[in-house]
Amino acid sequence: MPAPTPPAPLRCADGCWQPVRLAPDMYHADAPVRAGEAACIVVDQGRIAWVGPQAALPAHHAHLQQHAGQDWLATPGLVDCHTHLVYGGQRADEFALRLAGASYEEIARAGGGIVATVRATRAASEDELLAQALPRLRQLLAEGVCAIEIKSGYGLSLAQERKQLRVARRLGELCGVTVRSTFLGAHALPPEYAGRSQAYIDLVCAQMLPALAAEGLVDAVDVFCERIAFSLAETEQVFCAARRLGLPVKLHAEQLSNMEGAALAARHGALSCDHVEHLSAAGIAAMRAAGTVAVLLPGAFYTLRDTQRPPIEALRAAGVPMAVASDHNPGTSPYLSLLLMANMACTLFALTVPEALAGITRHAARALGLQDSHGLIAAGRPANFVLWPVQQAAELAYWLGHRPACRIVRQGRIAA
Ligand code: DI6
Ligand code: FE
Repeated sequence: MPAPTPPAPLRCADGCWQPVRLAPDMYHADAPVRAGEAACIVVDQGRIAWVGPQAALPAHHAHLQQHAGQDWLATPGLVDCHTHLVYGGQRADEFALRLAGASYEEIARAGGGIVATVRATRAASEDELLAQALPRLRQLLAEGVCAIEIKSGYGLSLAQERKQLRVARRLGELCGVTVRSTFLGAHALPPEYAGRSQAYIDLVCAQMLPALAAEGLVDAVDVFCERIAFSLAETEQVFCAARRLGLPVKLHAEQLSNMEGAALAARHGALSCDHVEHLSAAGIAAMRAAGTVAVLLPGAFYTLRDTQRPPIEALRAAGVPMAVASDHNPGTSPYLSLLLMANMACTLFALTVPEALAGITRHAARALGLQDSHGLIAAGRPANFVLWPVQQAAELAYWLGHRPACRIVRQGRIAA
């Protein structure tokens, strides 16, 4: 298979972007901006240098190159904080099986599910995985994503997990986008370890994770804590291994049942607990105390025709930040639109539109530990922002199946 062609060099975004309208609650200005007032974003050497009303632009920026902002709405670059983007094959057959009445757990126990994708991922070369993942990433990027998390977890051996994580790194370099790679070696029990779960977790902790971390391939560590995956005790063992290496943890928590995984993760200072449909009051309290983000994944909820909604009102009342992500994966969330997820978070989970938009920007950045560089338009940060030809921010969660043609500045370059 030929190597993918590198993209053409992108134009530098340095200069004054004006006039733009700043989306409410999504920026920090250097001078006060009235609602709807014509604003300017200054980019210098790839970073945001100043944000404020066009009328107050400091003279020392005025000579810079001008970029037509067209009075479009400016938001920070979107952040997709939970994806399984790198994998081989697809699982449309399981979609049909579920429509015929089989459950996700039944399919997994019968040897399908995650393990089916493990077989296809192991059979693919690194370049083949890259070629399969690239169009998926480009689809997300075209909608304004400027930072994305990519998990491993379809290799389930040292060499195979390395292959997935290397593809994640290469995707970031190829596309000029911030990629955080998460090691999810404890995603499912590989077939060769059937009946030997503890032996596999020992391998994950003693060999796979330390080796991959030493190679600089791991930004965070995740576990699937569930009846069909790993127990609370096994999860804790992986968290302890992560802590020894100084790596932050996150958790696939309480998706299909309440395992009290969220409270455990919070005790380990987790960046996020994800899914959380069956989250308990104790889990919410622990997450609140630890500052852990709840990542809502409405795509998986929708695909599995789940009926147990995450406890949104209790999370809101506790002040736990809620992020929204695609969970893109071939089994439970084969979707490539973060705006669709924002829409679903509103319609299926009853988030308000501002909550959903914070969920795909500010809170998503925090779920990745990127809160100081992403998710907000503010001076000093790398220039990642999107200009949308819409009247109001609510339109971003309102339209469906129509992608507004936006202007995207990613890593200080004009990407679209
Ligand atoms: N929960 C999910 O939503 C994905 N992984 C997980 O632990 C699903 C992965 C798959 O079905 O392939
Ligand atoms: Fe997931």
